[in-house]
Amino acid sequence: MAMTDAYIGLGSNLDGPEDQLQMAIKSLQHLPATTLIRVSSFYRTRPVGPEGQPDYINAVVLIKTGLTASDLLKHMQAIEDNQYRTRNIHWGPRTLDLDLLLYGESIIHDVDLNVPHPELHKRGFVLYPLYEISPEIVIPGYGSIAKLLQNANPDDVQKLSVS
Ligand code: A4P
Ligand code: MG
Repeated sequence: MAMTDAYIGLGSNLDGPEDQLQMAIKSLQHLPATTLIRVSSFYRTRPVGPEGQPDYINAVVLIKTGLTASDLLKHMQAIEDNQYRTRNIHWGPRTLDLDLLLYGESIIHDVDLNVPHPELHKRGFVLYPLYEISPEIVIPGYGSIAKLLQNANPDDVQKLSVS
């Protein structure tokens, strides 16, 4: 089976964000045809989007998967639904948000799936944890992570100690 390296961004700012992420990582670990390879530290991050919402906890994981990108997205959405994610306010507070950041070197523009994730390159809450687990990575269409990080603000993210 062809296995692809895929990076998934995790975010939560409601209902025990660190537990939400731990639970989601367990679920990702049990996806069919999938191995969890690396997990970044957790980061406390300043919210991007509407003001007045709580800080987020963010992390990034690397998996190796035999799933197609579109099947992987469906599984990710099922994990979100299991953790009572309700979709209402765009960029508003949520119990769990899973974004497919990268799927191998693929560039995908489907109605329901864009990879690399279209906001990845400008979001410190993704770039810092991604850099932590894969400092050499090149984002298709955008260049090296090290270069992208030059435009990120370190004050937006705080790396948490391993609990
Ligand atoms: N979709 C398309 N491409 C992808 C992809 N690569 N990964 C589609 C995941 N989903 C993708 O997503 C809407 C639709 O995007 C899905 O149906 C899927 O088919 P959604 O998660 O239901 O909606 P959303 O999350 O409200 O909107 P969006 O644009 O996905 O928001 P983001 O980009 O996920 O941002 N601030 C901090 N500090 N940390 C955060 O984690 N997160 C957000 C949400 C805002 N501010 C944040 C954070
Ligand atoms: Mg999302």
